[in-house]
Amino acid sequence: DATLKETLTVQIPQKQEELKQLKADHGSKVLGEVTVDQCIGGGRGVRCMLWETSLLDAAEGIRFRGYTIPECQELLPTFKGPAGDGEPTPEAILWLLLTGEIPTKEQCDGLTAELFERSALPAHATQLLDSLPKTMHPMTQFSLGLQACQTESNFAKAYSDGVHKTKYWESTYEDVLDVIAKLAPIAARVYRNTYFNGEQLKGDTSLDYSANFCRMLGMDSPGFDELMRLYLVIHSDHEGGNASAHATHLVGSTLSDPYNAYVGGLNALAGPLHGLANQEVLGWIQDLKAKFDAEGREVNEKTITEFAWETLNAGKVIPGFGHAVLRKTDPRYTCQREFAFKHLPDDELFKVVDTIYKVMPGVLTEHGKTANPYPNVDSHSGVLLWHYGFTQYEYYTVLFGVSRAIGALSQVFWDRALGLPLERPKSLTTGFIKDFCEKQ
Ligand code: FAM
Repeated sequence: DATLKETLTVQIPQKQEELKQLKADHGSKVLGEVTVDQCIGGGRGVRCMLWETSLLDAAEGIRFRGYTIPECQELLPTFKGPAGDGEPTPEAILWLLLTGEIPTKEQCDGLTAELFERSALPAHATQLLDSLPKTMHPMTQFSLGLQACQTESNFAKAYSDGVHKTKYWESTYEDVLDVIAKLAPIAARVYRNTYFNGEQLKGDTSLDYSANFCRMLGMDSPGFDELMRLYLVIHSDHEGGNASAHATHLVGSTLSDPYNAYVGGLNALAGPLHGLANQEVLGWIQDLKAKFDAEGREVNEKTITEFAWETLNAGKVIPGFGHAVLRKTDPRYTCQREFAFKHLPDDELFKVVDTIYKVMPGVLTEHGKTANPYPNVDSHSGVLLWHYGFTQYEYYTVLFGVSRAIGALSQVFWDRALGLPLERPKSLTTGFIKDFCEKQ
């Protein structure tokens, strides 16, 4: 079987030709228009970015290289561990996102070994991580850890050595795999420093990327390994316009290397309207339980509805609900719900989440603002982690950050392989828009 690099080497000239042909045949066709509302409203729905690794449909949800989540679960290689033949591995989704092809089990195993070889952190990065205050948010620590590793960038070195632009992809490839490999030990170190007095644990490289990561975190159960595989796969990519992917793409477009580019992505992910929502959801549920436990009242449809209105009336959002593009229940939510039915059907918090799912669309519809009253990915992930005793929810977004690199950096690889330009959309002032519209 071909290795990942061999597969990509064959694909690059074909893809370059395809893009050249697309521009020649259709370069001046119109893909859409931009209204004043869209310009003021954060560019929702404006079609202005090339993104190969995944595509989002408002009703159906995400497809990774054309495959839905259930199709990926059926087709992608899994890790055959003690829990049986369960969820696909992140190595498999990385291969799929980079190449568009379903890898064999042997190809995935080769990629696992390659990632382990690339995972060492420079001493100055571990020293920096160990010196950070435990009170610093884990996402800030995570981002700083990756930033410190930028000294290892092959792309930055190749560029300063004067590499020809047709060869950018080679050092980008090295950086993309290196960053993904290093994120797991950086994330584990942040976790152990913040919650376990800096006591570090070794991984187990006889396992896959996920299980090795779990061992470094201090988690040692086949059930949690399976959850981590599901988690790292489904959070990997959500087309290009979401803030973390877009930030990575934007920073990378300046020929900033993949380390710097993904630090940009992580910092976008750290916002509560984006990746931090998974932490917020757990916080919201804990606040809700604390309130009703203290009052000696049951958590049920009625009390959850009351609590939701309190949140909305306080001018806050319900975390884990709504989406900028989706208009139905997120399939990333649905597959986590199925995981819960399979592995933890009687879990108390899962039942709370499921009751929230029953009432919240009605509450948000009555509230009347949200374009999409249904749950997104973040609404479910925390409760699954919590079930296995992984309860430090301020840390949850770091796991999202380990995963999102897989998609965002696969696209960065293609950005460089296809020679995509600096991103630079046009901005306008209010005055300009007013004058322009009044003249029409
Ligand atoms: N609770 C209360 N109000 C909400 C809401 C929610 N969950 N979702 C949207 N709205 C409000 C929104 O704040 C806006 O109000 P204003 O007109 O007062 O500004 C109005 O409804 C229209 O917003 P929209 O068009 O439906 O959504 P946007 O495209 O502007 O924003 C989200 C999308 C995701 C930022 C928004 O739905 C939200 O804040 N959700 C809660 C936070 C969350 O779960 N984020 C995670 C999203 C996720 F999938 C991810 O990135 N990981």
